[in-house]
Amino acid sequence: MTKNKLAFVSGATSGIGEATAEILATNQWDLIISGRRLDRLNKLASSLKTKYNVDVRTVCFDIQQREKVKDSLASCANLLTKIDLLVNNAGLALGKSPFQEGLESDWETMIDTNLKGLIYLTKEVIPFMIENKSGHIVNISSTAARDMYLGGNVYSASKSAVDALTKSLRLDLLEHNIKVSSVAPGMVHTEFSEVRFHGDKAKAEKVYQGFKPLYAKDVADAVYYIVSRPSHVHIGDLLITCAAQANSNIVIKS
Ligand code: NDP
Ligand code: 8X3
Repeated sequence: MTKNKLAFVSGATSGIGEATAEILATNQWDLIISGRRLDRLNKLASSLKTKYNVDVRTVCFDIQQREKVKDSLASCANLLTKIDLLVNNAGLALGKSPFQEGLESDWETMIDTNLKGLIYLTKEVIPFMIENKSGHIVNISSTAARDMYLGGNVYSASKSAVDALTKSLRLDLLEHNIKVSSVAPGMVHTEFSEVRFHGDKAKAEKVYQGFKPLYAKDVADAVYYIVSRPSHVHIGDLLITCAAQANSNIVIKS
């Protein structure tokens, strides 16, 4: 039987989640990876197993659906008894209009995914960590939670709520020896903007033109740094931007 550590990474079909799964696998962590796109989950699982000889289980569900989250987690309950790490990464922005022009459906999806989905998943994983008297939860926040910017409104609010929950969980779970950390990235070149602009690739690409943004691997490296500290060390919060970005509003572009 493997003695590898085990991590659950949500939103592993793309971007930061995929890169986090990869760096964990590189370091001989076994994985449970989730997302809605089964083909991508299977492809990643197969590649990580082959390259790094680790165990990878896939669970395909929409994190907005409470019952689906519950059932999917129940389907791997045996595995979860060994869980060491939960990376709450699944999330998205939709739209960048001023609030008064925003779409209600976009708001609902952001809140249901970024906040409620994270709550649903965390609720299912925590009992196993409490039973083991150890564990680590890393929530992917955003600079959008630290400084507001035009059109950030509901996305910023959802990530600010993630920050509040991170701090709160840290208090509640302290007595169970469970670490709770947050990583707040600035602009990262992933599928994020394409999703945000409802599939408009040209508009998405413009976001990252004229400067060198972060890449998914940069954020994954930060996650790995946090989770690979000695057991007595806790990194509560890590803010990471590319060198050209000072905050949500200031980016030097050529
Ligand atoms: P991507 O769009 O590349 O990846 C998003 C991931 O989230 C995908 O794997 C997607 O999987 C998953 N996801 C989205 N909605 C759902 C859902 N309803 N159910 C299950 N999984 C879902 O973007 P990033 O990698 O950039 O984003 C990852 C996280 O990082 C997000 O929380 C984002 O807010 C945050 N972030 C991103 C920044 C950036 O500039 N890119 C900066 C700061 C934070 P699938 O579609 O298969 O379900
Ligand atoms: C993603 C970064 O600046 O697009 O969280 O909100 S930003």
